[in-house]
Amino acid sequence: MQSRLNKIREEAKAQIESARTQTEIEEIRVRLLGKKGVLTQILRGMGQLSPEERKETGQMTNKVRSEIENMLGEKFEAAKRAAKEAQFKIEKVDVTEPGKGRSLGVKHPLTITMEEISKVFMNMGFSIVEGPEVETVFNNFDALNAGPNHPARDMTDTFYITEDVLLRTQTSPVQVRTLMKQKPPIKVISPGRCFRCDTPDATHSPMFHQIEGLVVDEGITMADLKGTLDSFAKQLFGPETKTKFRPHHFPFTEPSAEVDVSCFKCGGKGCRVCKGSGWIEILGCGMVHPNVLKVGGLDTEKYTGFAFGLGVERVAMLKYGVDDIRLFYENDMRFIEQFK
Ligand code: 2NM
Repeated sequence: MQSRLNKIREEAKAQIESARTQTEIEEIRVRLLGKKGVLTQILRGMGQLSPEERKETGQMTNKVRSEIENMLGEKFEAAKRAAKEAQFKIEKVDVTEPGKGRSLGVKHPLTITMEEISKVFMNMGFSIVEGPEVETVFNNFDALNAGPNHPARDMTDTFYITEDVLLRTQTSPVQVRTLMKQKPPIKVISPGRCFRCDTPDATHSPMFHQIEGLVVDEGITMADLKGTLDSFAKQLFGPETKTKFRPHHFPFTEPSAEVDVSCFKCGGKGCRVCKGSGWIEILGCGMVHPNVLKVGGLDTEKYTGFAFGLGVERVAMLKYGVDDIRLFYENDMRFIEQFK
């Protein structure tokens, strides 16, 4: 019996040693110590033995049983540790590793410029209005006193979608919409995208941005126009800035003017930015033509107004010293990040 038990123990030892996983060890345990296991068989068969033999066999069997249990237990714990270590290797997280930096986005220089200009006008009591980029020919030309033969209507200057629908060439159709649905006093600016059929070069882009303004009420005069735009120029380019109003022509205003500001770089002495003249052309403006006011159903004897428009790209190029308009649309982060 002793040698049989020794053999069982040695075989168990070999099996347990070669086992690798917790599952394998559990299988061995069931096979050796379970209800159908050899040791259980031996204990069950003890009924036929004499009391002395039974005692001796029982003690020897239980001793082998507990030896096997110990071996199983140790091996099980070792396998458990090994499994855990393997798991840790796969899921390794180095909590001391420095975090990966996430760079924040930056505002586009055109957005910065547009917000800066809008803020100046909002502080003077203007509201912001927006409208569609796809417009009617009526809102973009007819309502703005650009007659049927006006050169701006030309197919070669304007992106037509149908005979009556186009991509707006300026944001003034937004002012037209405002005139048609709002009663004076009106005091609005309309920032937004515009489209013209231009071949791109350093100063032209078929898509660009404008901010236009419209003020309509009883008793609005050219003095209001000059005061507002002079104040705007001083807030945008500095308090030393001077303005100069030169006669011009637009179909939607009469009289019309272009506004130059004294060069913010050289103060008027003449430099590269102002091309030696000391002045920089910055916007167009005028007293709203009665034909435009009539589109809004207004009594032109009672109401007058002024309007203006400026190119956002032009202002941004001057302010930041950008010499090619196309840089704004390339989305090269090395360019865009410089204006933080
Ligand atoms: C400009 C220059 C002068 C203008 C006129 C209007 C409207 F709708 F009220 F008639 N909006 N914007 C205007 C006037 C725009 O851009 C250079």
